[in-house]
Amino acid sequence: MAEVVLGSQWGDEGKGKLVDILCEDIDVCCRCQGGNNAGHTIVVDGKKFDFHMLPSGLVNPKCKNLIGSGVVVHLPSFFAELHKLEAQGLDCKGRLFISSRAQLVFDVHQRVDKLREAELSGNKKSIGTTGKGIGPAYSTKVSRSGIRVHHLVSDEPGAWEDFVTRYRRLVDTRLKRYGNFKHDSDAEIERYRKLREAVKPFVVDSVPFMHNALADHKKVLIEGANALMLDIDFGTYPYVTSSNTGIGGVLTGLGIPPQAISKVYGVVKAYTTRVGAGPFPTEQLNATGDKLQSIGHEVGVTTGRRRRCGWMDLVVLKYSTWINGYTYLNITKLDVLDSFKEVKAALSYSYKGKTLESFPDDLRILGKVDVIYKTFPGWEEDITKVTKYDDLPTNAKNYLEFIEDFVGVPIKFVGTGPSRESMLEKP
Ligand code: 2SA
Ligand code: GDP
Ligand code: MG
Repeated sequence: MAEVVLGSQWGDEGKGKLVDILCEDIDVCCRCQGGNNAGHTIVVDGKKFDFHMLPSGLVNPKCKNLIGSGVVVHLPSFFAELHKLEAQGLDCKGRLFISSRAQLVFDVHQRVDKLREAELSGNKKSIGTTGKGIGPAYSTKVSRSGIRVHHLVSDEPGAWEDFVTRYRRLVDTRLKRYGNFKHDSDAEIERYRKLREAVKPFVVDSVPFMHNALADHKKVLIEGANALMLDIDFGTYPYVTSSNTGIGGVLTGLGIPPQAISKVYGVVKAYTTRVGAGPFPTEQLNATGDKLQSIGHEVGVTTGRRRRCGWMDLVVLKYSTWINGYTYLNITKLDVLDSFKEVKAALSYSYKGKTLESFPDDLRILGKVDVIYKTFPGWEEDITKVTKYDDLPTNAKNYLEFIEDFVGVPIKFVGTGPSRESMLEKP
C-alpha cells in the first residue's frame, strides 16, 4: 500500500521532515509532480540535507526512490543534486530511478520562464516563479511538444536523430514567441549526448515498477512537492505552480490506482507562509509577520527568497482537506509560536456581509473579503524539549485540538523543532 504526504497550505510546511521520519519503515519513496522547484530541508544528527528534485527517501539507506512520470526533470540539476548528496555521505547507488515517461526540462525552458516573468512584471503580474522552467516545461508537455526521458535514451534506430529534431523544434518555437534570444542549440545537443549515457542506468518504466512494488506488498511513500494552494486547478490561479500538487497529481504522476492509497498525511504549518506573488488573506505585513519570518527562518530552500508570513488559515485548511481527504494531520513548527502572547487563526471569510462557504475561486472576491479570526492565548514557554504530547502546555494543546475539531481530521504528529527527533506523536 502507499502512504501520501501532501502540503496543505502554500508549501514549505515541513513535508521533507515527515517523509524522512516515515521512510524509516518504507521500501520505496516517490516524487509524482513538480521538478527542482521543490525544496525540502531534512536535518539528521545535526547534518542538513537540501532536496530539490530528488526524493527525500534517499536519506534512508534501505529505501529505493523514484522520480515519477508526472515530474519534469532538468538533467543537469538532477546530477548536481545527486553529486552534492553523495558528497555529503549518502550512498545513492542503485536506489534512485527516473520514469521513462517523465518530461525533460531544458535550459531553454528556464530561459523562457524568466522572459515570461519579465514580460508579466510590466503589468505587475509576475507570478514570482522559482525560474526553474517548471511552467514552460509543463506547457510543452500539455501542448504535446515536450520531450520525455525515453526520447532521449532510446537505442531504437533513428531515435537520437528524432530527439535532435524534437529539440530543435522546441527551441525554434520558443524563439519565434520570445524573440531571438541567444541560445546555442548545438552545444546543448552535445551536452545531452553525454547526459543520455549518464542517465540510462537510472531509467525505468515506472508503470511496472510501481505495480510490482504494490503487488509485492512493498511499503510505498509518495512525497508531494509544493502544496494544495499552489495546485494548477485548485490553488490561487494564476498564482500557482503548473502541476497538480494535490491528491490528483499523485495518481496521474505515478500511474497507480486510488485503492493503492491507504493514508494521506496533510502537513500543516502552525502559521502560514507563501513564497512568490499572489493572494494570502492572513498575511501579516507587520511586526508579527517579521517575527514569524525570523524565528521560523522562513527563507526559500531553492531560491533563498524571504517567505511571506501570516497566521494559520483554517478556511484554507478545510478547503484543502475537502480536496485531499487527509487521514491525519502533521502540525509543524509549533515551536515558532512559543514566544507569542497571542496566536490567531482565521475561521471564515466574509464578503458583502455574508460568510463564504469555502475558499473563493475568484481572486477579485478574495481580495475583498474580511477575514474573521479567533484569538488563542499563547503558551509563552519553550516546547522544544518536550518529549510527550501530553506534556505540551495546555494552551498549545488547546490550539492544536481546536484545529483538529475544526477540520475534523485527527492530528498524528506535532513538530517542535527542525530535527528528526523533534516530532511528537499524539496518542
Ligand atoms: P514555479 O517555479 O513555476 O513552480 O513557481 C510558481 C509558484 O509556485 C511557488 N513555488 C513554491 N512555493 C514555496 N516553496 C517552493 N519551493 C522552494 C522552497 C521555493 C524557493 O521549498 O523553499 O526556494 O524559493 C516553491 N516552488 C514553487 C512559487 O513561489 C510561485 O509562487
Ligand atoms: P517542505 O518543502 O514542506 O519540505 O518544507 P521546507 O523544508 O522547504 O521548509 C520547512 C523548514 O522548516 C525546513 O527548514 C525544516 O528543517 C524546518 N522544520 C520542519 N519542521 C519543523 C518544526 O517542527 N520546527 C522548526 N522550528 N522547524 C521545522
Ligand atoms: Mg520547501
